[in-house]
Amino acid sequence: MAAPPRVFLPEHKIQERIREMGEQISRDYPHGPLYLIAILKGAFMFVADLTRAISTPTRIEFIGISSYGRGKTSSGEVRVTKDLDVSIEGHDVLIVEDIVDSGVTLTYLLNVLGQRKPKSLEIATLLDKPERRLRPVQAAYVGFQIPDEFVVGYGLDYAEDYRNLRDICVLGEGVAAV
Ligand code: PRP
Ligand code: 7HP
Repeated sequence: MAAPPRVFLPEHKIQERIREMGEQISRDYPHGPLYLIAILKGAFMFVADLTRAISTPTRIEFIGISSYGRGKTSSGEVRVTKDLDVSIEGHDVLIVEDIVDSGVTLTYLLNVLGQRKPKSLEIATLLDKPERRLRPVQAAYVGFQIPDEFVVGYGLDYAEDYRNLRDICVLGEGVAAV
């Protein structure tokens, strides 16, 4: 593993923002169940904290989507690695994502889930990198807008490393872009 990452968003700021997001989502969805669909693997930590910040009854489901492989840029080829175990027809659904970058992943997923007739379908993302957008995706709930830096930690990886960091960090020098 290369040089230690530099802290970009410390744990306490992440947690404070998630509490705010949870309060807003609870106000917007006063009646449950609200289906939180977390995208594996990056969103596993965010969904764990977000669901505890929401007072409306939630159900947690996971879907596996991958488009980055081991690099820092999207391969552009999105694939489902694990589908939902339940029907979302007639339910309020919030896709829970760690980061929106090119928008390729969410454009694909909105299309896939939209065909399953949910009552409503929105996105909650912890991070948004609007500068890198290739597809016009708009999340209803955004934790932080960030510049075009490759970040890791709090679920986000670089080639599967760093997911367990409590803070969100920028990789140090010496990590070559792939
Ligand atoms: C990352 C991240 C998002 C997606 C965003 O997933 O977790 O799901 O990329 O990128 P996009 O907006 O450019 O499509 P990745 O494919 O790296 O899988 P992972 O969550 O398992 O790390
Ligand atoms: C995907 C991704 N994964 C980790 N860190 C980032 O900055 C990323 N952008 N898109």
